Amino acid sequence: MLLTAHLRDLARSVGFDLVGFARAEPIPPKFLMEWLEAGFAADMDWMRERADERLDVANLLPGAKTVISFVNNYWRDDEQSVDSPIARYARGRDYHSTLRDRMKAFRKALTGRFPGLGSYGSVDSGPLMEKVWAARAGLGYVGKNGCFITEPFGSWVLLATLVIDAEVDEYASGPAADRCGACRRCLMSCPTGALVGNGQVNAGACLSYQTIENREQQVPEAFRLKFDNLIFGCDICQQVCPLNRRPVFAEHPRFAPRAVAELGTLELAGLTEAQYEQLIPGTALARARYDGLRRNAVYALGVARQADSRHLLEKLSGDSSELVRTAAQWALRQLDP
Ligand code: B12
Ligand code: SF4
Ligand code: SF4
Repeated sequence: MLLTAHLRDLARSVGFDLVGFARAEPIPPKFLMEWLEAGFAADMDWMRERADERLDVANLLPGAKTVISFVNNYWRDDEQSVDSPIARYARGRDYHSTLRDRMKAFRKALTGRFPGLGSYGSVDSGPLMEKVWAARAGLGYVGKNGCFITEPFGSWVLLATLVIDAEVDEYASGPAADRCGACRRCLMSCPTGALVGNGQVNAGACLSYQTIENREQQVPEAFRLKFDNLIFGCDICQQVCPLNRRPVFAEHPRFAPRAVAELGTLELAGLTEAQYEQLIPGTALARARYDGLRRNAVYALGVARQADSRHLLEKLSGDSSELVRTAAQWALRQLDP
């Protein structure tokens, strides 16, 4: 049996802000199944494909006994990036590598002490329901905005999850109390109506999905029109949340905005391949790829109807990428309604 006091010290020493422990019991299927059946996963087929693993971590690690959930606060308000059209979580170094490195250090120390210990770890990409585990581990709860909300940092947090095949001496008793109450601010503020209540998000209607995951085709026009100084991810339903009113500055330099977060939509739409190679690898923005990022920035120029973007849009309407070309032709039409 592992001691949570020791594991907490270790988690803190490798850089995590919060850590909690949950029994590795199966997740009632209804949360995931209802969401999938409603079509809320849009084209994210990978959410469907490994549903059995998402619902039972014993399918990821035979003999799983405990799920350890880690939280990192990432909020910063650096002056040079304050107007960035990039969502906060993606302005610094790719959080996947930051949290993975921390979990790797945690695992290394743990297996050094308990050599036979089996474990499975993931940051975002593994078939795990990370918010459910963070809730079960007592670190907060899932708000109406679909985000995991903690007491000390609000929802400006990222999660990492580690399954182990040993028990710990103490488990959380369940999610923290729901603090949303009668508030509906996020639901009222979402520009696309993607929040359907009870913490469910219709991903197909969410600008985070449209700017990041839907990167190979044109975005439906109704959603494009909402790309208002927003080109990668969306923070609106977190920005308006009263539980995020007192954010805590994330000191660690890995969360500091990189040079790309100083650029506006005009500069991002006009990125050359060489600039892309210099600025984007090592950040989460790489997921949208060169043409996807430029397509998004071009939409945002169309929405802003800035006269000074005409020259660039004309140039991009002859771009070698069909994705960017078509987006630029649409954006030019917004300039001349
Ligand atoms: C798919 C996905 C998306 C999709 C769908 C969003 C969603 N809310 O499901 C899209 C692309 C839209 C998206 C967007 C974002 N994402 Co995302 N995403 C994921 C991913 C890969 C899976 C989430 C999932 O399983 N959804 C399916 C539904 C059915 O499950 P659920 O989200 O857990 O919600 C249900 C359960 O939690 C259940 N529930 C609630 N409480 C409890 C308690 C118990 C005990 C139980 C059993 C169940 C339960 O009720 C909820 C509704 O049914 C996770 C990483 C991961 N592997 O978990 C990251 C993750 C959720 N995303 C993250 C982030 C940062 C974002 C964005 C903020 C990025 C941005 N700025 O643009 C936005 C936020 C949009 C929003 N309002 O939710 C973070 C979460 C940060 C946080 N504080 O919540 C995660 C955890 C990645 C990480 N490792 O840090 N994301
Ligand atoms: S991230 Fe943006 S589009 Fe998605 S639910 Fe929140 S406010 Fe709506
Ligand atoms: S805005 Fe209001 S309803 Fe939405 S998550 Fe925050 S507290 Fe809950």
